[in-house]
Amino acid sequence: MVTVDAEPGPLAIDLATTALVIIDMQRDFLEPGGFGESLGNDVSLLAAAVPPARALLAAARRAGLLVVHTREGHRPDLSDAPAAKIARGTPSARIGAPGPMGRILIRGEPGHDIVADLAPAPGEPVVDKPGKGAFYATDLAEILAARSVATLLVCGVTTEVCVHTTVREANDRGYRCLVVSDACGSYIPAFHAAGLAMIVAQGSIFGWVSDSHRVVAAIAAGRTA
Ligand code: C5J
Repeated sequence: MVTVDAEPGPLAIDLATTALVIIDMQRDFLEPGGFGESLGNDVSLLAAAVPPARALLAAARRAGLLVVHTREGHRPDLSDAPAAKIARGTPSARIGAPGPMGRILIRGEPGHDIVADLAPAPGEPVVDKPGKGAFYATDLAEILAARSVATLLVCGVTTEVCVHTTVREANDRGYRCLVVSDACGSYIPAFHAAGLAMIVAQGSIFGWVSDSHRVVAAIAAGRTA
């Protein structure tokens, strides 16, 4: 067991039953010309989350944690994309429309890839999800159950959308979630802050929040203990 310094209070975790879940660190969200920009966002705001996520990923790999990567996206025929979701974008840059990184938010296109700095290593599960939450219409629950995972370290983009939805889903499924604040990012800084505050409010209603320095230190302590 290791204890992570966190808000609203310290969290004891067993590294043997802890997984790192990295949410949607895809070119479509972090780079110009993808889905994030098509919705009118300044995608450069997400870049700050990459180095902390990279440090967390390296620490998790060194400690032998299960690492799961997720990607939001849809089948090329859009059969898994609700019409209501597609209709919300700018018509010329909607899901499935051609863009500089290929068709927007479509599996197999360059924009759907995870950014190079956080590329999955061989053997690390990559969960392709059509929704905001990583449990909806995926086999994430089965992947975690196979390793008896009880605690999730969660980071990625965006804080208040796919990270938050996944943490809410996980919380309802009985996982303890620790969100790594600086390894998350949002196009709307106030929503990043509010999203993190909502997680720890009311006595950890959805989980705990810490930062990459404290979590990496705790993982390293557990690895050498
Ligand atoms: C969004 C996500 N923001 N990965 N997706 O549409 O948070």
